[in-house]
Amino acid sequence: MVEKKRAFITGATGQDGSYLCELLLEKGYQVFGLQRRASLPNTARIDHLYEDTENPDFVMLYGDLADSSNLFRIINKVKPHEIYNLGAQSHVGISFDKAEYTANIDALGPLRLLEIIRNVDFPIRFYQACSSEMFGKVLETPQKETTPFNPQSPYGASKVFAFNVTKQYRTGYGLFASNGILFNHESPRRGVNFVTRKITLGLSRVKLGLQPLLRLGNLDAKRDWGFSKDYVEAIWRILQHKEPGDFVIATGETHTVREFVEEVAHNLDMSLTWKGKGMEERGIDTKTGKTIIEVDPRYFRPNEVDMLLGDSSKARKVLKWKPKVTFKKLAALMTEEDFAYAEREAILHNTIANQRKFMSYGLQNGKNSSQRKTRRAKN
Ligand code: NAP
Ligand code: G4F
Repeated sequence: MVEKKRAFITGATGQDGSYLCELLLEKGYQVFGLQRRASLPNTARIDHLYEDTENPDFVMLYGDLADSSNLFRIINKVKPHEIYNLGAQSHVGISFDKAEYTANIDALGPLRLLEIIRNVDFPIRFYQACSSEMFGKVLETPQKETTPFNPQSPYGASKVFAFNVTKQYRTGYGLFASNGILFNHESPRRGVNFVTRKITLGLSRVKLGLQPLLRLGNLDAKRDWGFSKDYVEAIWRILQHKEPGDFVIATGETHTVREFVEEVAHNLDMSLTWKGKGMEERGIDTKTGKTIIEVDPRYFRPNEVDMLLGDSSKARKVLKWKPKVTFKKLAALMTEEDFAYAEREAILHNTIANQRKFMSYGLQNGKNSSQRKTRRAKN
């Protein structure tokens, strides 16, 4: 019998990790995912992979990128053919508040893994999740593999460290260690405090009357937004290539945050106009005359990355990869899922409101609800 390929994925509970688990299971791998201990469940994105059947090819193991001995024990036991290091404190804004922690996980985490790979006596292919945030205040447009880095956050700086050590372990020790320089990629599984998901869920809630408005930061920031599922296909291809290297993965289109808001409003059949400038700018729903978008200084960052636009020609040529989902399609699919999610929230909200009304009616009449039902039945 042919031995199954074994993959170890850090960040398996995250957006990309969950899609990568699905992809590798479809491809016949045995998948081992790293899971952090949390006080509440953090496996919502992957629960479906073991809910239906006990899947012997999918195993989650407790651990943390801050804990070398734990990582060593897992790697030595699992003996993976491939390691995908997707685990990270991945929020750029939060990295300004949690700078040291971000560096520990995002910069030293990959170094810990590389040190283990260098010291075990079986070959492992290593993928490091790097980021277009490394280009920061861009020194060239579009950004490609040869564009110099100019990071603007503790997150960006940590990813530059990760990029450099991955490259050094490749050239210095001959490891099969590759960097993916991925531009922003989103999905319905995106964390709710990243701007795209905040907009798709927020505007859906506004539309259904669950919240009055949405507060955002810099509306002028431009990003090259793709679809996470397309990008994990690229990640897998990077490790299947005959030689290791560094690859930019991007759509080659850039849009402002404001344009993303407009696209989502359009999908929700809300007619939106902008009034005012800078911090005073507001998005108005022209049908109701109500303000539905406000600019809030809390969401601005000490340093901003104004514009990102990737050139993924190398990946398209060498890996035969190209994105399938466009900006419009991405906004549409995320809006559709979040509107459905908000509708479920609205049903729950109404049920609770009705229950409260029902209970307060009972209390006002000095009866509990079961007594009131009895009285009504008698009437
Ligand atoms: P994500 O949804 O935030 O997932 C991050 C994952 O890392 C989660 O599974 C998280 O666990 C885990 N993690 C956090 N701290 C950890 C620690 N100390 N030890 C072990 N695991 C830890 O991020 P994503 O969007 O899937 O991104 C995946 C990777 O690609 C990240 O490295 C990110 O920096 C990088 N990247 C993302 C993009 C993008 O646009 N999405 C672009 C470029 C690069 P919990 O579930 O327990 O929190
Ligand atoms: O959605 P974001 O938080 O993503 P950001 O900072 O570009 O980082 C993401 O992409 C990187 C790749 O380039 C990844 F490496 C990283 O892990 C992460 O996945 O913000 C996008 C833009 C920023 O310019 C931000 O200032 O949107 C702007 N923005 C405006 N209002 C906002 C908001 N961002 C957030 N999170 N929340 C807002 O209310």
